Amino acid sequence: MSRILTVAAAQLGPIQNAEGRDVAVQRMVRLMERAHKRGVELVVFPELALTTFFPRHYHDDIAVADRWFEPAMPSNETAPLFEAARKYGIGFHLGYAEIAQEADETGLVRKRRFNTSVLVSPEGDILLKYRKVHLPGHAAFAPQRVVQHLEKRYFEVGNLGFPVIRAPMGGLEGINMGMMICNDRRWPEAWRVLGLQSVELVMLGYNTPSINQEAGGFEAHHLRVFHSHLSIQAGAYQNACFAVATAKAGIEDGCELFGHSIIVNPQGEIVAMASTWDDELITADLDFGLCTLGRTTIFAFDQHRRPEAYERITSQVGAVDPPVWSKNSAK
Ligand code: ING
Repeated sequence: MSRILTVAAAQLGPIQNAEGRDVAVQRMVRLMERAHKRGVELVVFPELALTTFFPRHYHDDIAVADRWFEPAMPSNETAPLFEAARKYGIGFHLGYAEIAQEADETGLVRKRRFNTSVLVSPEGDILLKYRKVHLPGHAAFAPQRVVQHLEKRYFEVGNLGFPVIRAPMGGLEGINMGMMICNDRRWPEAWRVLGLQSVELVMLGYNTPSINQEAGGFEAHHLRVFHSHLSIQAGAYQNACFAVATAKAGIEDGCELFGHSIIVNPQGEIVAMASTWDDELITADLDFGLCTLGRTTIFAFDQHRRPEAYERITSQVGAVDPPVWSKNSAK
């Protein structure tokens, strides 16, 4: 009996600095309505989908940036998404900036800020929450940069790990679903932690500039999309899972983000891709039986992985220099 889920990547075009959440939420509800007409059962929205990509703006007083965050989910502003989910019987993934009042590792309860995503059932239950682990960019104002990328200033490193949950979705009684966010897709460790929990569907949103804003060297423009797709296709193939990767795209306050949202199968093939850099819905039927081949042969982790050889992966943070060969090196 095949297990098939019809999904959509609901790509968003730009959200300008001055545009409120209501504009974004209305656009997302329209995409859910279109998804419903196509028989879609799960919609994946981008990272930080409710506002402009505000980490490009420096605020001396970090509290000034609180206006970009959600102190609750759902909230009055996001309630229409939950209502649409119930109305259309569609689950959804949403990326947003989260403010939480919770204890830190010292036990101190304080205001904490995360780059967060949630997976919501058609009934409005939050099935899974994830907080972005790999925060790119920098924490202090970087004068040499064309555009700032201050995720390390506005967010703490995610403290929920990379969780996977088996939950009902669409007509299926259980699917193993996990999430990551944007820069996480470039780190194979993130994919493998999900793969080691038998993930079948990875959902991720991203906001990625279309040109390199580091003054660190030349990078041909076409490589931006290539590297994004390469990371997602490799992650899906090497963990025998599906991936739905959804962009926020277009020109936000003069800064261009690329689109090219994709849906990828466990063979690493792109089965659907957005062709605009605006609001666009791409859909696919995911047959989770396609995960079986990889996880019972090439990537049968229990038969082939050798953790005793991987110690560096968790014991080291940065790379170290290798030993230097010399003629009289010990053989
Ligand atoms: N954005 C970018 C991303 O990882 C980036 C940052 C762009 C890093 C290009 C490296 C190269 O897609 C976010 N929001 O993580």
